[in-house]
Amino acid sequence: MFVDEIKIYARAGHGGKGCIAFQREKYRPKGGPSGGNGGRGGNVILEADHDLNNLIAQYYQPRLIAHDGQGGLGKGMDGHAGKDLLIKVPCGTMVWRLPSEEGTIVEGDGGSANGKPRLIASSSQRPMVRSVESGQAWEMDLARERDAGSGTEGDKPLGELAADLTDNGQRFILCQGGRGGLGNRNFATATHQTPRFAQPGEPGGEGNYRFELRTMAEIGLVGYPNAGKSTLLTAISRARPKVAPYPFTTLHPQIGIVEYADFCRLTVCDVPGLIEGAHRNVGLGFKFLRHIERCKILVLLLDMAGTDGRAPWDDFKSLLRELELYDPALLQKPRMVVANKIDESAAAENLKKFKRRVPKTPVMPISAAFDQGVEDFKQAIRKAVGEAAVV
Ligand SMILES: Nc1nc2c(ncn2[C@@H]2O[C@H](COP(=O)(O)OP(=O)(O)OP(=O)(O)O)[C@@H](O)[C@H]2O)c(=O)[nH]1
Ligand SMILES: [Mg+2]
Repeated sequence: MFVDEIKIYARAGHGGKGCIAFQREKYRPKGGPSGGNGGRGGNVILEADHDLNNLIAQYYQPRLIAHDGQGGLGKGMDGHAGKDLLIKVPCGTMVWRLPSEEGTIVEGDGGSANGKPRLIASSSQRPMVRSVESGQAWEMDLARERDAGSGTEGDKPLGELAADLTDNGQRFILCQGGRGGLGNRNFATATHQTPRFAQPGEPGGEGNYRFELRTMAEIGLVGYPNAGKSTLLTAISRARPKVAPYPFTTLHPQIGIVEYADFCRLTVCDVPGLIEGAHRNVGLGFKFLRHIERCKILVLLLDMAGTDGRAPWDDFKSLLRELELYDPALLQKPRMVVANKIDESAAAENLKKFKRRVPKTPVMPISAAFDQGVEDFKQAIRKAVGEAAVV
């Protein structure tokens, strides 16, 4: 199963509570307060990993909950910090923070209004303090990412962009663990030497998030079903996507790495077939186009043999239209038009017609299955990526 979008709930560990204790030794009957501090709660941390290619792990584990900190102990002993929860996600994962349900504030580390944890007397019941303050340190991490913008899907808000994990090993603290409460030994003063209170631990940050995978590849192959996208990917890389003479053979994105003699490498993404009406969810829809959003170059692959009575120039126009309907920014990317199946008898005639009907668009004829023009194609995408990097 391929999962490229998932909603999850995450909660960091709560801080351990501070301890109220007094030192008692044989010759020190009044040794003073000795309650240790609580340990901090574990963070929920995301790490990008280039060995993963989808979010299936989060599909099976949609609740990410880190360990709580241990409470403080007597004799001045501090509690252990809670263990961080490290979650690996594929490179290209975008994290969107969803608005909390029923208008409740779900994040915050439980401090009092002045930013300091509230003290609670030892004899009283200790409710967990839930703050509505949001000026916490971890939010600074979010703020950096937030500037990248926010997304919408139709009228439905998708939340705020919290992080975009693009590089292998890149980490992001999704939820910050709560601070541990201070033990009573911290509150002894000259005039108040037996404090019988300590701080409770602070609650860990929590929230609902949407993880969305937008594959990281330099080149995106777009085309009608059966145009030969997967055949082309097979011809230029070691990827082995399924190739078959029926539409929608490819159901989810496939990445291949093109290697050159001088050890240069390019990543190519083959996505499912796009057809007219994809924006109305015809075929596989067009949501999978999210995987080519980050590509530097788009390759529009046309079946120049016109299999099944299709006309390549109509295919070309409807591909452009569907791309525009998905996101007009896709049309701003540099693109190459490639005519596949040039080995077939009808292809030469169709290519002439195509050039007549779409005169301003340069088109590159290849045959992915019979290895004609494939080497030129490899060099052309390399050149195009180089030029796109300069711009
Ligand atoms: N004659 C000829 N047939 C080709 C060529 N390239 C691909 N084919 C055939 O076209 C059919 C479809 O190829 P695929 O690579 O699966 O096409 P696709 O674009 O990935 O199709 P979807 O995954 O369904 O979107 C297969 O039967 C291929 O053998 C070519 O250059 N020449
Ligand atoms: Mg395919």
